[in-house]
Amino acid sequence: MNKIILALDEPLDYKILKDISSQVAGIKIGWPLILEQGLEGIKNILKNFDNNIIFDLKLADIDSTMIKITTHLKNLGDSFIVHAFVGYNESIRELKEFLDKENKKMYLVSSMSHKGWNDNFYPYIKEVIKMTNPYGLVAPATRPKILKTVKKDFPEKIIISPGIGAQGAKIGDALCNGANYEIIGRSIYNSKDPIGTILEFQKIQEERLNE
Ligand code: 3DU
Repeated sequence: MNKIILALDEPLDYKILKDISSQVAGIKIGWPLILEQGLEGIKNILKNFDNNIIFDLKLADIDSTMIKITTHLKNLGDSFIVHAFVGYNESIRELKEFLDKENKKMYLVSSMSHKGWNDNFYPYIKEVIKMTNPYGLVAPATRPKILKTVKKDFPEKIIISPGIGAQGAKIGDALCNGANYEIIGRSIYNSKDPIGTILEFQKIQEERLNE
């Protein structure tokens, strides 16, 4: 079973990364690694991965700025995570059109995993998601209630879910509540044996899904 997306927010040894690439369902790259490694460094890291490279820049801007940003990265990855709260017209709509043209996928953030996030404005986010029709959604493993709601509202969307391990949710929690993939960072890249940890997590995920 391959339901882990590695959130690589810190560099890992190249040899380990090469071995990891065949074990995970994808890799998520965000600001921490981009700022640390620069684009050339990111290119080198990504040589090990041939698909499902997700750029998590949590884009939240006007259309032309987000199109400029994704233009710099579109040859390096497959997907972009975008905040839904910025709204549709003159922002997400135009970015979506651009990414569609470029054959790139968009994930919209439906809710976040940290305590300070407020789901009172989910009804608004839900409308933006409906208008956008993105490839997938990001929904938190740490708050099962909203994850289940997102799954119920958008059963056909691919849901990727952070919050496992370091943020408190247990391995398999998100899968059991409707997510398609679990995004895991620190619990993997900070472990002494990242590959062993991935294999162990996959076993737990499988057991929990079969419970
Ligand atoms: O907590 P971890 O180290 O497993 O990493 C989780 C990753 O997912 C990290 O890159 C973070 O920026 C991202 N993320 C969240 O943690 C919470 C969200 O709501 C969305 C993304």
